[in-house]
Amino acid sequence: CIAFMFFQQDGNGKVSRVIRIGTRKSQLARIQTDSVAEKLKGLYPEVHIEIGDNLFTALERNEVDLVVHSLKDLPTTLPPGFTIGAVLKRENPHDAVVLHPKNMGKSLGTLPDKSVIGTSSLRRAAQLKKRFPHLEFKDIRGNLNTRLKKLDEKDDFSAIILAAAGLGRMGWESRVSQILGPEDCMYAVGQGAIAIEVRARDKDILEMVSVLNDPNTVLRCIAERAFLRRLEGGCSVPVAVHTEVRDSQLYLTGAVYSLDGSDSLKETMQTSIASDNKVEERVDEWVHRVGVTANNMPGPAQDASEKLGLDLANLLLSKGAKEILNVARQLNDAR
Ligand code: DPM
Repeated sequence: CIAFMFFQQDGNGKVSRVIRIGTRKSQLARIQTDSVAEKLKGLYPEVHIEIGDNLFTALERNEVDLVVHSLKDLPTTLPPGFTIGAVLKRENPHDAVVLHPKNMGKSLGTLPDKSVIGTSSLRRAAQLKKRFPHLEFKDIRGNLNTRLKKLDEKDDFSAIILAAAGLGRMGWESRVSQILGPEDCMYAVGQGAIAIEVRARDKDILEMVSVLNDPNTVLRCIAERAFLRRLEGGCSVPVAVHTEVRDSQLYLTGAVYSLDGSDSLKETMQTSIASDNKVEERVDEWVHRVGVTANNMPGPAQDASEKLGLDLANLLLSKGAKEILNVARQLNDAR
């Protein structure tokens, strides 16, 4: 719709399209937004990009054209009228241990008895309580800068757990003392991937950002999100996943936990995502799966990925996942 498009004229009378990007004010949000802006500038040098720290409703009010998010913070069902137009290549999806400087050289396994670990993630606490019963877990809140400050400047926590991807984007890799593999702690749905939210009807912007889709990341995240949606899990339930693409197969491991990790269910399933490249989605179809529109990727592989997530969730539900999650939810609400 031309009426909503913004243009800018330079000194030579050349008219260029303006893309307006909205961001939150935290340093991580700015870094993520800037990295997407740089990629778009590289792809579309003729486009003029503006970044404003508008509120998120700006997308709805047509004040911005796209908003950059950490995928794991986006609900599996978006409000009507919005879609995820691109999921960028996933960075390290695992969690990392950041130690208080006085504990340098230690690991979760070698920290003294009753050491306090900071995390507000039920998922992390459940898995790590089971694996490292000598440790204690306490909530820590605030953005990444606040958390690191609370760790370093007080004596409340021996270590905190954060996503490796966020630490990397902040340039704090040197603070990572340990990366947690799947045997210690599986990651959250969508963790480590950046998503671009757009208006679902904004065809031009959708097409523009679709170039940033990383096919394997898109398929993994569709499967993970379908799994979470079927379990009716929000962004704060003890649900964890692990996905891999190998030889045109997508493998999804999913698990649900009681709050202390003593009760859990974990299964793995796989599906073929081999695709005949001719089967491309038609751009005017507006298909989205668990809130993701990837019109430039084959539809059948996306369908198979969504079904994988659904099937795995159904398998866990048939084994009692609902009961585990309901109890966890009730106990957590009562805290
Ligand atoms: C969600 C969770 C957390 C964030 C829950 C979870 C962590 C909360 C906490 C849904 N969102 O992971 O089980 O530690 O108390 C968040 C971070 C990032 C996106 C920070 C982090 C950056 C990494 C990424 C907060 N959301 O998890 O360390 O892009 O995945």
